[in-house]
Amino acid sequence: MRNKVLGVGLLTLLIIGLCIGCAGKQFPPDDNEYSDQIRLNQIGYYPNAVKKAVIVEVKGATDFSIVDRKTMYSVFEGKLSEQISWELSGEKVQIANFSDLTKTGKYILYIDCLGYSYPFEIRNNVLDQVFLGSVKAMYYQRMSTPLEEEFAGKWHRPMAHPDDNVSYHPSSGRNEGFLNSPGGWYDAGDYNKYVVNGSFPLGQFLSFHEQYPNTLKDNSLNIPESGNGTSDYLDELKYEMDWLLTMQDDDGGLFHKLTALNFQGMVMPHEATAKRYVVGKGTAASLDFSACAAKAYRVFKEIDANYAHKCLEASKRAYAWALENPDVEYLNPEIVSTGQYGDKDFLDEWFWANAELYISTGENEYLKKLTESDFNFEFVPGDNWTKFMRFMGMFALLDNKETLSSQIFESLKKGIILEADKLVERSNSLAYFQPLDDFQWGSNSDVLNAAIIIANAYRLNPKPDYLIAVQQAADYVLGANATGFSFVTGYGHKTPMFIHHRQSEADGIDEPIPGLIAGGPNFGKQDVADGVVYPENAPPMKSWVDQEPSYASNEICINWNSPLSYILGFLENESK
Ligand code: 9MR
Repeated sequence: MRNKVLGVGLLTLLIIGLCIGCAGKQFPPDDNEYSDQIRLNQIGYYPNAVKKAVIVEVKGATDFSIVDRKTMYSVFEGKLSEQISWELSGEKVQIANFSDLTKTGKYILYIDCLGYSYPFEIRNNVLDQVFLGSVKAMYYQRMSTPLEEEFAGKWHRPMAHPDDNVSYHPSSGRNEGFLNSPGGWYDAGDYNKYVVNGSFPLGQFLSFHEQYPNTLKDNSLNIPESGNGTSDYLDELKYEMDWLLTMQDDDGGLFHKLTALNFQGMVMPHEATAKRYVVGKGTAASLDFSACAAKAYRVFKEIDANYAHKCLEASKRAYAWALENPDVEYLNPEIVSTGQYGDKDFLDEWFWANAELYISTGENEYLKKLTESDFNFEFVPGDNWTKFMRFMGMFALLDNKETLSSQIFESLKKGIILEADKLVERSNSLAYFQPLDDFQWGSNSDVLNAAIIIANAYRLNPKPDYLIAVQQAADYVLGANATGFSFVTGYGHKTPMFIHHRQSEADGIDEPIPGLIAGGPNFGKQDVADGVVYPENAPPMKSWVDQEPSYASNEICINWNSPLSYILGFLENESK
């Protein structure tokens, strides 16, 4: 009897002891005071992900705690790394690694001399909302339609830019008549639309759908087409594709852009009433369109065969025009000062168009053309809308292995894997665990496009290192960076409030349109000439300001949201 009592007593003591052990130390409430010197993903981490916070410029700190926000008890205690110096950000940092914490919850990180970090979560599907937001952002970019309150909430706005009777600028090759070219997404903070930079991001969005077709269903985005029985994702993409189709001239060539002569003031869309023109016609626009439309054929085939065929026919006609007109470079006529999206090296555009047309038609002529020159696998920051389309062609080919000889498949696979290995190695050695050492206009999209290469390597060879590197790229844009901002408007605790985006500036609403990613650090700082003031002596990674006039660092753009969406959607599908 005595032994039994003793046994029960000991057991109770053990349980109490264990509970105290689990509960950790109790912390005071956070009072919404968070330290800017603790940089982490402000949305959060998947349970099994590598989880790192970067602690900048503290002296003598050795420990950190992760605190459960509900109980304010610590659930994890860790040691900070030694201090290291990062040249690209000009900082001395320590790393808090809490990868071993896998328990789902809402947390903050605590460091004695700094206090709390911004809050974050650990859970499955932790990026689901920001992924949805990144796609819904395209709805907010729609033109030629009112955005109704039912779908746009407080950001509803009247109809603008019908673009149904647009005059031709002589650079288009036409001198009379009008083009009916409604719809599409505003390119960026400006109200113009560009075929090169419509086809490229649409291609990226389509490519995600081809790889992960069941991610977004009908009724997932709350857009006007919700409830029509088709994936909202495809409904949104079709809005852009419909417009692109209107930009094809009768001879098959694509007009370059539909634009006012100059960028307009920071006014609402319906107040930006300057006359718009159909401007230019060229090889890059025609080939990018051709590639995108050939891809659209495959995606839309399942839901609307007629529409799909219309896309494929248009693609072939654009391609035929490019064969006849292989080097028509677009340059802004003197009178036009809006985005140029000019390019004179069309190799990448040919590659992408040949790849998509080959997969969609099975015709060997396209395959022959794309194997005529050596494959180039080098990722260079800043390339995006001029060169990244080459990779899009490669990913499409790799996804359609059965259409390729094993020799071509293996050489593409090897090239992508080697490039991904290089990018992973860079991510492991460069500041903030991301792959860039050069920060140009739209650098956030470079981080994400590099991550797309790594993601496609993961699809070929699911090595954990690839997934980790992709996650770290997402961590970077969502807060683990030298500015301490989550770069996606409305997602995270500290997000850009003053993006260079005309509606967000002019609508009188404090919060900008949500789900848009800012361009990010840009060491070129081209807008200094227009009075933008960056932090003094800012190193590359800090060359960013949350200021509305900063078109070179704080604008948003559809080809920056497309890799964002891709990476978030990829992680939602692949992170278990
Ligand atoms: O993304 C483009 C960047 O690579 C160029 O350096 C820059 C200057 O030509 O233009 C960027 O694109 C802008 C376009 O010309 C007009 N709409 C806004 C785009 C994003 O800033």
